[in-house]
Amino acid sequence: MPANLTPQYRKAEEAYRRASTPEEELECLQTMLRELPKHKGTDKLHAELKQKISKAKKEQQQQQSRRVGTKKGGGPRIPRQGAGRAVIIGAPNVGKSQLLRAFTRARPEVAAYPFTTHEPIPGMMPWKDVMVQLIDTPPITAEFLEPNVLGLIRGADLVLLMADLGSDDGIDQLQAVVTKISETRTRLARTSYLHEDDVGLAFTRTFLVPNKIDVPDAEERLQALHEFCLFDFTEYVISAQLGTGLEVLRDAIYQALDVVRVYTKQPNKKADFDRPYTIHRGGTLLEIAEMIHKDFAANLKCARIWGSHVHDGTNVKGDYVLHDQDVIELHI
Ligand SMILES: Nc1nc2c(ncn2[C@@H]2O[C@H](COP(=O)(O)OP(=O)(O)OP(=O)(O)O)[C@@H](O)[C@H]2O)c(=O)[nH]1
Ligand SMILES: [Mg+2]
Repeated sequence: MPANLTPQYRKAEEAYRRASTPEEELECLQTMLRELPKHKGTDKLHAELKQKISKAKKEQQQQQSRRVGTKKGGGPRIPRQGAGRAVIIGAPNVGKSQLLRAFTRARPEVAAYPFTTHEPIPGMMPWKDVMVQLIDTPPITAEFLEPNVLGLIRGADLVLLMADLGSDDGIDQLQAVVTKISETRTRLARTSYLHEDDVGLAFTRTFLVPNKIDVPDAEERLQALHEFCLFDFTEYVISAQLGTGLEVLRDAIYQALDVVRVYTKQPNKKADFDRPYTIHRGGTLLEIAEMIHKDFAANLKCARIWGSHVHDGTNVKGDYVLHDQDVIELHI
């Protein structure tokens, strides 16, 4: 592992992990190459990055030529919204669409037969005063895995891998999903990270969500799942239909995003508590100023903070690390 990678490199690397188009990939890779410190320890990474860049360029060209006169594949791109994104995946009929219905106002079709969902469907899940984006996806089997689902997994903050406790085939189907994904450059894992030496191999944090705990024999099937599947994902057992376990899962999804909520106020006015901004834990005042408006970040003189870690109205600078439910007043 090469030492002293710059924060800009790390940031581009993280963005690369989330990239869902060749254009985005290329841009991130180019930043990574630019930011890579040049010494003996980084020779291999340097070569790998160059290789990836030429591959991304080729893919981009191929995609552009495909686009001419043909329908764009994979359906429309879903913009990121809310505090973060969790993608619901699994075998056919496990209850993915039912889960999206239970958590959001989206109304995907739920049906007792497999392959009901054909394209990704987003919905917004409330958690206290913030929203989290959930995306329902078409099913995955040993033979069937839509490439755009892989892109969604890569770009997600969290994957909800569902298992069917309502069928004796549930375990085999779950195993098939995990195996199918493990054959790609996108992987499920206990935490999100990029492979240190193999640029492009990306791991996304995953929860295992066995569903239909309400049906007879579900407990026995869950035990069998524990015996046969040796995953180390954190597990949340639910009934999407009856609501069992859903509040615990809702909390866990939000907590997994690892963000803090920040409210804004204007001088001499009350704070706007309607809709907080959210930023990754450890994020600074300058970062949130950038999110609000580029001008704020560029011209920020100082800011005042009301929150649990400071006296009310304390003056702070751009490097102040925000805490959950801080109220900020930006001065430019
Ligand atoms: N008993 C029970 N049935 C459920 C539960 N969740 C979903 N179902 C049923 O399981 C079937 C499949 O549900 P869907 O939500 O359509 O499953 P899906 O994973 O979206 O299926 P595809 O879109 O085909 O991949 C439906 O008949 C649901 O009513 C649950 O918690 N308990
Ligand atoms: Mg569905």
